[in-house]
Amino acid sequence: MISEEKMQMLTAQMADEMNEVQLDFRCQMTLPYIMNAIKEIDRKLSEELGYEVIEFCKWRIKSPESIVKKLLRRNVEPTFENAMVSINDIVGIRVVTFLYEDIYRVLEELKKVEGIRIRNIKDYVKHPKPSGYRSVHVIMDLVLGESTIGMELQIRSAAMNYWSVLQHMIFYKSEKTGSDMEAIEKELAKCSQDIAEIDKRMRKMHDLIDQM
Ligand code: 0O2
Repeated sequence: MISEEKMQMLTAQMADEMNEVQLDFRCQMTLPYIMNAIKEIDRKLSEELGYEVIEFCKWRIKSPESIVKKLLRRNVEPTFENAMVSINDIVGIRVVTFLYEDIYRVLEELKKVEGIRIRNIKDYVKHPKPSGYRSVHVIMDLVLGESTIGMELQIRSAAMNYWSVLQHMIFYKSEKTGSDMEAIEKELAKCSQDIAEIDKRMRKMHDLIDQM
């Protein structure tokens, strides 16, 4: 267990290292490109399909404290250099679609965007995590001229997002243990299955109405 003082020191060091590489500035310069590309994908798919495809898209830079904690959880020395190697989501983008199949439509369009080099795709929609977490993670580099920036883009449906945000708030990263926590964990995983089922039912009704 690390003292609060040590944690503060490590966080301050991480913040300094992030300032040195001007991560914030580089994101401000490059991420509007991705946000525009996603807007364009939304416009194209919405026109083709006749309904609004993307509910929202946002990005964030992981806080120095969260980076330090993640590295410590993985038993890795908390330096920014190590973070760049072992953490994919220092820069994270989240795209939320209304309907779950549109996750894959967005993914296919994303592959066509100039400057995006996909390194890996982790499909936690087809293969959910034991927690019940569902999302497609696209681990990629954005190459714009001389500048390359690594990031993780998460694509999920609005229903998956609802579960994920709530589960993050009430359980994820909680250090509490015991049988009550195990019961909550099971119940959350069950909720995720129920929500996935509702996602499918809503989609079916959407298709039925569409064909009328
Ligand atoms: P925060 O606070 O959201 O930033 P990756 O290699 O990154 O594609 P992997 O190997 O599963 O995927 O990595 P990791 O670090 O476990 O998960 C990456 C991110 O996915 C997490 O970042 C979360 O945003 C999200 N995530 C993964 N598992 C869960 C889960 O069980 N519940 C929820 N709500 N989100 C999850 P951080 O840094 O852990 O958290």
